Amino acid sequence: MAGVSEEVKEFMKSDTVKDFTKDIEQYHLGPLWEAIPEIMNHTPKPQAQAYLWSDELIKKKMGEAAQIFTPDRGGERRAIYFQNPGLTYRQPWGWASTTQTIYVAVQMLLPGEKAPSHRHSQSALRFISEGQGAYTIVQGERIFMEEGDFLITPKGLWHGHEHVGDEPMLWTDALDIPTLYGIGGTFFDPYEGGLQEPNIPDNFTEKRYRGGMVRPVGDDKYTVAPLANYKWDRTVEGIKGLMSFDPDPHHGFAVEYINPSTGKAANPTLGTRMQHLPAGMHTKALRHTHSTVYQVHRGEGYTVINGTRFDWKKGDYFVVPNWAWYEHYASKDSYLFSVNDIPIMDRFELEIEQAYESNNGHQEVTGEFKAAFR
Ligand code: GTQ
Ligand code: FE2
Repeated sequence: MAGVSEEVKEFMKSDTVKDFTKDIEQYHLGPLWEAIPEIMNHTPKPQAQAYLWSDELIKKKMGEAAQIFTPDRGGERRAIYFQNPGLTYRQPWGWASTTQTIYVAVQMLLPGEKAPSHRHSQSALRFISEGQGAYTIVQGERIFMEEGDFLITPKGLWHGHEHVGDEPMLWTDALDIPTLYGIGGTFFDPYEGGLQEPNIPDNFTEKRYRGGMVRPVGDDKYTVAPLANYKWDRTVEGIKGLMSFDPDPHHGFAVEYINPSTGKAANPTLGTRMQHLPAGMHTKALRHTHSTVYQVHRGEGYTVINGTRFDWKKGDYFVVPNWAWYEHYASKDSYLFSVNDIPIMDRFELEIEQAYESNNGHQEVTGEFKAAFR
């Protein structure tokens, strides 16, 4: 309450004001004078916290889930999602997402298993962590998935999964579930008859886009990305090209997955990147309005988030909340996959970024995060 006299401050704490504030509550009326500091903070004050889930924890709990149920006998998918401890039981809708706008899960499909087709208004994307031999079938196209591939499942399209290979498959799902829940935009339909049958050639869109930066004539008309699977070796080629030059001081060697028809994010509601940090690279600290969920695809290192050091290695997932200072250090050659909500921030014209100026761009480390099961 800048510019307000002591006398007025005292009055706002008086019984007269307190009693009135209490009185209006019973009529579902809210006192803005109480709410302003929380809801109109000077700079973003995310409820989501910085957090890390270890590979060991995820593997252990996935193994247990596999003993308990299969995706075709209940629950649609064997997916375990990351509940941000800052959001647990606090969001008005009673569940916790990973950041305020992003839902991230790990999904496991075992050889012989099927996950039935369905469609929904949420846009989904997947990043394949381990294995091969399963396909996702999106609107009749079977798309075979391998480690390192990035896939999109645009909103409204029928999709299901089946494993016809012989090793367990694990992948990351990221969806705009919290945003759509929050704005009241959720639609969901199950597919009659389980898993949809193929009706176009396998890997159709991937074949049509084998050229990379050349696209089939006529594809400028698409609004939904006409490419379903962004193969790992092509992503790595993009990164190798960047490595002929100096790395970006904040991001290392980083690329983003785009819709080849529009040049915008592959998924219209969530942005996605792959970044390579060679062993020894230490990026400079940055903060921005968007939040990010990282998956360590390969390597080992740490990220300092608002002064706390989060050690990571292959298979870990961690959250950098909105407006938090963060910098990465790689002790081994590392690849980080990440999901962000830049497209949402952009739509509100709120994508704002600041570089950490003091101490040559590096924060002071004041604490260490202890992950469960490590
Ligand atoms: O695989 O279709 O983690 O619909 C959440 C919702 C996965 C999926 C999730 C979904 C899916
Ligand atoms: Fe789905």
